Amino acid sequence: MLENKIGMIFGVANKRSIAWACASACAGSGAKLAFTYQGERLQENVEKLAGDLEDSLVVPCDVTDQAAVDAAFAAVAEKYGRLDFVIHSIAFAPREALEGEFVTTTRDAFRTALEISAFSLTQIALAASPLMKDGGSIVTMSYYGAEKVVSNYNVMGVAKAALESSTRYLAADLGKQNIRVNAISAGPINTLSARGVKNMGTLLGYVAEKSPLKRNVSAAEVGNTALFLVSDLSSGITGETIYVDCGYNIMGI
Ligand code: 0WD
Repeated sequence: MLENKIGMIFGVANKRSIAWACASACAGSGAKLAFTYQGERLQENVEKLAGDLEDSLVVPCDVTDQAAVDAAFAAVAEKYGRLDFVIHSIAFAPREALEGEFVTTTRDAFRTALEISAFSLTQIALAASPLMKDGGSIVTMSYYGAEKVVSNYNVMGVAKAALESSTRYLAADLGKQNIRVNAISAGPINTLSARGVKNMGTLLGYVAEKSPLKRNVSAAEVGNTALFLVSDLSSGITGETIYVDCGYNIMGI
């Protein structure tokens, strides 16, 4: 499905990362992939995972460093000459902001969370679009806490609301270049980042009990939806937030 397509994946920390599930699905469908890693602590993990894929590229990229973002896209341009899709699967908020009351969020925590978790999508879309010469697809990861209050999710919920809104504005701007931008709102999954949210275990249990499918979603299921969104099968879809959450979001009382 993705033969001859080049993708760039942001946000692999380890094999449990949602970004890795997306990468596996896309590579399995024939895509060639470039991976970015955030810092030296993650370099070895990402190089090891990417090493099993044919013709991949691994480059450093902390999104708070514009020069690093530019260098990552320059490396992709040099190796492949173009880009067909991007998977943006990164988020960060200081741990102390992910517990207790939202009202105590500091200016610094707010700025950091919004910069890394929301602004980075716009930053990456701007850098990616010149390389998407035949159109393209950009996919980001959101969560239900964007629209409903989820205990302890706090400033990350506000960041995800900004991310989902950014998805719509970017879709409107980039549509004329045939670049589509969509978000996946994934149900909770036990990854490294998720463990930063207090009482994640309780949340997983609650969602499994209340969701129509009576279970939690897997990273592989999110990966398969990302594959659909970067493929031509979704050619008429842009600016959307698609829930991949075993139906949890539809439930009322
Ligand atoms: O329940 C979950 N796990 C859900 C996650 C439910 C719904 C959405 N999501 C979202 C997250 O908010 C995030 O946007 O999915 C995305 C991926 O999250 P993940 O796969 O759960 O978490 P993880 O494997 O930790 O990957 C996130 C990575 C970082 O990992 P760590 O754990 O080291 O913070 O985001 C990257 C980093 O690799 N990251 C950055 N990348 C570039 N520059 C930066 C940065 N400044 N900060 C974090």
